[in-house]
Amino acid sequence: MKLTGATVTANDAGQQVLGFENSNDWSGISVTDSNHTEGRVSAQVSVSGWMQLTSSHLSTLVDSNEQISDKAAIDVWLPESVGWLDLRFIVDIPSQGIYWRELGTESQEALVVGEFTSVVFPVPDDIATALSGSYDDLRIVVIVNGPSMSAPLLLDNIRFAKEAVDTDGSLGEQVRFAFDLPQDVKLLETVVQVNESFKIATAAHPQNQTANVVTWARV
Ligand SMILES: [Ca+2]
Repeated sequence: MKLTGATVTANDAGQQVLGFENSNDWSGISVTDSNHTEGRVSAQVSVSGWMQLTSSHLSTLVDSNEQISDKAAIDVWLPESVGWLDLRFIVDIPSQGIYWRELGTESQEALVVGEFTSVVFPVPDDIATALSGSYDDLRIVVIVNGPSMSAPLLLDNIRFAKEAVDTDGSLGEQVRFAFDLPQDVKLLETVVQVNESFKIATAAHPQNQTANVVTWARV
């Protein structure tokens, strides 16, 4: 399972938390690492048994015309081969009636030693609805349960898949994908060949200096 297409870009404060940019935003984390997949740093976790990492409170992650869809992801760097490891992703939003809901558990088999691996968890409908609501008490809990290792395990870039809210049916059937363009090539200068007629339903949203995310609607 992969998380592709549009993902939530939280408000600045939320993005700092989801991106592990400041260890003060997480209980259980005290050191950051310059190795990262988002922002400037990742979080170091010196694993020794059951490690519970809890975020500070987050407010609503999506704009009013968007909603969280069916996947969440976190990037994990495993420093060495281990015989066992549990990685759990938990969502807690009391104001939305969501209490300590575990999205799933993954093992070391989902990880590649010595590089960041994106670990994807399914988001059930009721949690996606709650995450798309209005709140200021969201906490994300990541559990890393494993043996002591010779170097810290790293965490970075929690994100949620999102989709536009089709309030009037105008969006039609959505097909989402992302592609990279060289900085000197304009989107209007590109051609995407498909088997059916497509049009661009929304503008390109630069996510960084070299990538665009485009939503296409089948016509
Ligand atoms: Ca980061």
